Amino acid sequence: MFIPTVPTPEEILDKSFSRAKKAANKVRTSTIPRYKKSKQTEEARIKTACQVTKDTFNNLLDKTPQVENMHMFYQDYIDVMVGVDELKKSLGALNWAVGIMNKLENEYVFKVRRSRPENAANVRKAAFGRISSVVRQIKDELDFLDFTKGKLRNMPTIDFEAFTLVIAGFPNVGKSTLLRQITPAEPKVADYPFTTHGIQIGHFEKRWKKYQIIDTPGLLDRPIMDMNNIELRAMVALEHLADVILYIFDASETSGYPLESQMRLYNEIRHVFDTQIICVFNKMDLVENNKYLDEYISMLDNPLMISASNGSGVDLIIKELEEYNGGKKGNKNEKRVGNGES
Ligand SMILES: Nc1nc2c(ncn2[C@@H]2O[C@H](COP(=O)(O)OP(=O)(O)OP(=O)(O)O)[C@@H](O)[C@H]2O)c(=O)[nH]1
Ligand SMILES: [Mg+2]
Repeated sequence: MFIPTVPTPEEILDKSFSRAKKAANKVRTSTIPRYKKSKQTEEARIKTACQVTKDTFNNLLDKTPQVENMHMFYQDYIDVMVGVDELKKSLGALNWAVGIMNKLENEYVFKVRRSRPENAANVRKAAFGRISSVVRQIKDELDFLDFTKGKLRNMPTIDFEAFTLVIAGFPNVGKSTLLRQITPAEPKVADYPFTTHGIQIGHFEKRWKKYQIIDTPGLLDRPIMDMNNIELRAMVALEHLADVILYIFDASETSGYPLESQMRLYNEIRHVFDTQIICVFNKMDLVENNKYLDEYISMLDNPLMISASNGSGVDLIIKELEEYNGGKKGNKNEKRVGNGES
């Protein structure tokens, strides 16, 4: 999301007052009669200071996208990142300041016009004092907008037209490795949990159809209430973007998470989201045939066996995706039903 550079109160005031000074100089060097000059000079200063301040706020307001007009994914993403209510409150404060600037301009222009020439400078000083105090009063809100700008700088750009697969699973199970195998995206891959903090996106085309693969931060099998912001971002992507969810099990358990927990999370996701799920067992290169794993495999209907790091089985995922996209696998969980536990 693009938010223009957010100035500090001091920067706003410096700019407004120095522009006001320039405007006053213009009047001072003009040809109007001398006795009128002091009042007109001060009037120009007041008007310009109010207008420049107002313009600064209006520019911020115009250029900040309206959250309520955005896709629900972005609304929830912004809510997780900074809080939609706080953002609206900050923009509301700018609107308030614009209104006050209008009032101050009218009030003090009127006062300076009615003042004696030798008093005009005092009226202008009083106006500047009021302007300063209004601008300083919304310091926290300006700070918050600046914080928002930083936080949303890397907000992902979503293609809402493409068929979208969201990869989900525990931390460290190989989600980002898989994204790298399927698309030219370069997400961070590392041997520790929660490597992926944000949402990574890759794209590819197959038979003239566009696909978008979204890699999410790892999830743990805990209630949404207990999730941290990193996990919540994954949930937001699942909720709003997934045409199909790809749930990765780490068959080797080298991620540090037992299959039992991974199955619990899978069942949780299956119940929470009304989206079809493709199940894959990853890191198959690390496991020998074993009964313990077979038990979990048999709980699912034809899960895919892959090794994301060497690419084996990845073609099966793409084939499966094409079938979902072509409508052959249309209905919710028609194929991949779990064992009904939980
Ligand atoms: N042997 C083997 N290692 C793998 C495989 N897939 C991923 N890994 C390794 O597992 C580790 C974690 O992989 P990532 O792709 O970062 O896992 P992730 O699920 O994206 O992790 P988070 O972003 O932290 O949730 C890395 O060291 C990978 O190289 C695989 O199929 N076989
Ligand atoms: Mg990752």
